[in-house]
Amino acid sequence: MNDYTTVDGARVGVLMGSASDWPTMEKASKTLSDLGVIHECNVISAHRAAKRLEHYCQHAEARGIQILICAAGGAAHLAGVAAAMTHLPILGCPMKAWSTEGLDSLLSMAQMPKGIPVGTLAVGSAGAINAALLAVSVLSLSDDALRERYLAFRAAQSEATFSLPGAPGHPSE
Ligand code: RP5
Repeated sequence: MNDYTTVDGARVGVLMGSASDWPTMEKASKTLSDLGVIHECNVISAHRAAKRLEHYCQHAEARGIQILICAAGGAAHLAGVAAAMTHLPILGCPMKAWSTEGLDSLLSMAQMPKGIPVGTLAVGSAGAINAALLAVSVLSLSDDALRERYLAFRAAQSEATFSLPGAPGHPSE
């Protein structure tokens, strides 16, 4: 039943419906790692492994997980089902699956009926990275060291925005 991978000290659980989601969700994992957030990643499909998902969601908080990032494509119900099974915040990442460029996934997550929220991000890599950053932002509210790292990331990103190497009047590096 609990055939999934746990990581000691993990505060964020990244779930995806299929290993085919990993090339995208790896970017969420890397973002969390870069900012020093211990996390764990698992493939737990809502429809192929419903009992496992239920077990994961019911035990996540007791293991120290504070936020779940759920990625799925197509009729992407993983985030919504997870949200039904735990009160932890759920960030939904719509995947580009096999049709409609991910619009089906986006609507599946964003159009949750009232009462069980899923915070839905953009389709694909941008959403995956932003889900990780949003998780960092929330965890930063009660973690001063993480807050400092997040602020440093934001500052570095702002600096980079103004750099245009090779363009007229800009330094080459
Ligand atoms: C969803 O269906 C997964 O999240 C994935 O995005 C999509 C396709 O899954 P596979 O058929 O590649 O396993 O369940």
